[in-house]
Amino acid sequence: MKNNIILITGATSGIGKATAQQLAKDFPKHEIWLTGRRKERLQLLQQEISTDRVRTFCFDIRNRNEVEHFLSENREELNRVSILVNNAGLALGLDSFAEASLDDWEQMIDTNVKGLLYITRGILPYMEEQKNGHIINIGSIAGRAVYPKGHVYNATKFAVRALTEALRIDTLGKNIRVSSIDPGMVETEFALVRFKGEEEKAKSVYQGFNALQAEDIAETISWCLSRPAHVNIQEILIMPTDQATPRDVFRK
Ligand code: NDP
Ligand code: 8X3
Repeated sequence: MKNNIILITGATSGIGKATAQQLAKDFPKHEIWLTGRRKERLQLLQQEISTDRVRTFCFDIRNRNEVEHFLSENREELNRVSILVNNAGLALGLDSFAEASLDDWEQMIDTNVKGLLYITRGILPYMEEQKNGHIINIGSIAGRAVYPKGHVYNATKFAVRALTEALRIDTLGKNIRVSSIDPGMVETEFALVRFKGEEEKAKSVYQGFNALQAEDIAETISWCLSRPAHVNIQEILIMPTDQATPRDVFRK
């Protein structure tokens, strides 16, 4: 039996999708398991990469029953998951604390924090049993510095940072690597989701400067994974050259 499954959450778009494409190339002997809510996109990506090596699982990571169903349906194989990329996540809204929507807040907390917990709690016991695993959490510059109207999105990414550190401590001695990749602005569907489909607003986020691309993050993830087994890249803060902090962006 080989420990050769890579599980990537939120692979229908952006960083998750680019990571699936990159890791499929760089880890040709691994199976790739992809999750997300948009079934058609998962199927298209599966066809694009390989119908033999890729499996797709359509569920909402916020829904504990759906996550548990995924885990129990595949329990015979979960001991083969050696790499988990906790990527699924989103920001919703950019409104002042007093005006923001409670629904947006709940969705961010349920996805970015609770969803990550449901999946990690489901997979980690198998990794511990195997004494083998690498968990990559996608954090953010937003988990290191708060910006105006970022409040709850910032809080969720600060939480991801705390959970990454906690995981590293609690898995010590079990041969499990835990890494956090914390990007600045990456040009994905992130802004479109944040602004609920308002295309002009979303475009303006990435206008006038060279934002990071999803492929930049995917390559970084692949590099972390391919370090020798005794090396754990604990965290990487990766920013566009034209972005110094969440608030300082040089636009032409
Ligand atoms: P995208 O919107 O392009 O991709 C987000 C992915 O998350 C999609 O595949 C989406 O799939 C999935 N997702 C969202 N909600 C759920 C859910 N409830 N259940 C299952 N899957 C879900 O954004 P990015 O690629 O930019 O974001 C990926 C990660 O990177 C996020 O954690 C984000 O916070 C982080 N990040 C992004 C930055 C950026 O500037 N873009 C910078 C720093 C960090 P589907 O909708 O099909 O369910
Ligand atoms: C996404 C980066 O700066 O838009 O995590 O919050 S930012």
